[in-house]
Amino acid sequence: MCNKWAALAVTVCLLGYVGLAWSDRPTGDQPRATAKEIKFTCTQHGPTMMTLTLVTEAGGSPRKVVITGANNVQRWMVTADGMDVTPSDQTPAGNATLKVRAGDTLTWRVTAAKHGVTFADQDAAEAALEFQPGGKNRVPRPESKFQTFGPKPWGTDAFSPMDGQPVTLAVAKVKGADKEKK
Ligand SMILES: [Cu+2]
Repeated sequence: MCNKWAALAVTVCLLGYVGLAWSDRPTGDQPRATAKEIKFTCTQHGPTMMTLTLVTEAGGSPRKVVITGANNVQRWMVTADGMDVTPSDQTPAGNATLKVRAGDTLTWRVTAAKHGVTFADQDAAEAALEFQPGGKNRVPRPESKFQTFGPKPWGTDAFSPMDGQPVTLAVAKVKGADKEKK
């Protein structure tokens, strides 16, 4: 009888140990812990449409990424060095992500209709992005539709092109998270 209980106790211990080891295992190709996620949407059409999450990754040469609000009010049109990299499903349920690199310059602009850019969390955005001159004012967004979008909604008003000329909403450089760590 004693032996049975001892064997059971050993088995339980072993199972517990295996379980711990399993939960501690490296998470393979998950983004590194240093990667910052920056969620943004359109001040006019979000957050049910035109919502994207930037995932910053170190490595690769910096590119010019242009994020354009145009006639399609469901999605931002995105190019990287002129190549179309538009994420297809930009409704919140799609959890669309856009991979950007440290050193990339991101430009949000409007070429048609009326759009603005609103970040879900001002602190996260400013931590990961170095905003450059040339955009529109970013202010806290008190609209009720943004109250559940993020902890600190922050962004521009919505704008239409002026005399057919694109309007620049914001320009930001992706910080090099890994390089800046000392
Ligand atoms: Cu829009």
